[in-house]
Amino acid sequence: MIIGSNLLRFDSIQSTNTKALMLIRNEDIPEGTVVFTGFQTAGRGQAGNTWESEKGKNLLLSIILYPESVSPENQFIISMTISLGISDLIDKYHPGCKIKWPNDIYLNDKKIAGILIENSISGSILKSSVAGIGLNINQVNFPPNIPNAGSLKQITGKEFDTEVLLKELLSELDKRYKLMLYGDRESIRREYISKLYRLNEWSRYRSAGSAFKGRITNISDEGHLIIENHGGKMMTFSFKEVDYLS
Ligand code: BT5
Repeated sequence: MIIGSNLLRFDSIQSTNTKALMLIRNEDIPEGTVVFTGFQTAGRGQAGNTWESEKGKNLLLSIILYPESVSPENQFIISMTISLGISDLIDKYHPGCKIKWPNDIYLNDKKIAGILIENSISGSILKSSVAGIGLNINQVNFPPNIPNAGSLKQITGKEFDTEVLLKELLSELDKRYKLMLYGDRESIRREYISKLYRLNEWSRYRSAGSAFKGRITNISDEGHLIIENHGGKMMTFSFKEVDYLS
């Protein structure tokens, strides 16, 4: 076992990602170490966003990885790997979860998990990667400013044992991570694409201030989203360059 070989628990912490980054900086911390907490006082999302989670109800964790065989240009494979590990777990309890590019996990059109990956690159080497995961399990009320949040309990009607789910999640992630290290990365890519939210569906998007209709067809090698417009033109978007409209 790589992921979960060392589990550090905290009752309450600022952010598991921040703690994991500090541990990498200050200590000789083994690969696969998991920083886990029941509550974050300053949970982080992408680009200054926050992650809100009621105490003790959900899974909040960060995994420390040293994926040196992944080159910085291919770093999106880590996002794909982690996204698939989470969706493997969710599918066991309620099949049909989707990955909203780049790495939100959706079930029944609700966001039930978010991922924050923070990589440290030195020259041409990916030195470390912190994969932060917030997975909503037993929380049923979310703040009004995040109306699209959902949880496993909200969707299945059942209460879950978070300890059991933590163990299962780490085991699914470990399997996927080993596949990424020693197996077929192309199969990870293909599976990730097959699980994309809105894959091949004509839907509305917005980029650079204009709305357009298109359908997601693929992901580029760098992890950019490829959308075909009505004229058959393939457009490539990097993170934050495109919004999904309803
Ligand atoms: C993410 O960012 O979705 C990445 C979230 C990663 C959180 C984990 S928790 C453990 C680890 N330690 C951390 O500090 N972070 C990681 P982003 O795509 O930017 O989405 C953030 C947005 O999701 C917010 O602006 C809200 O709109 C929404 N949101 C906040 N809390 C949510 C929740 N519990 N469930 C669903 N959506 C939420």
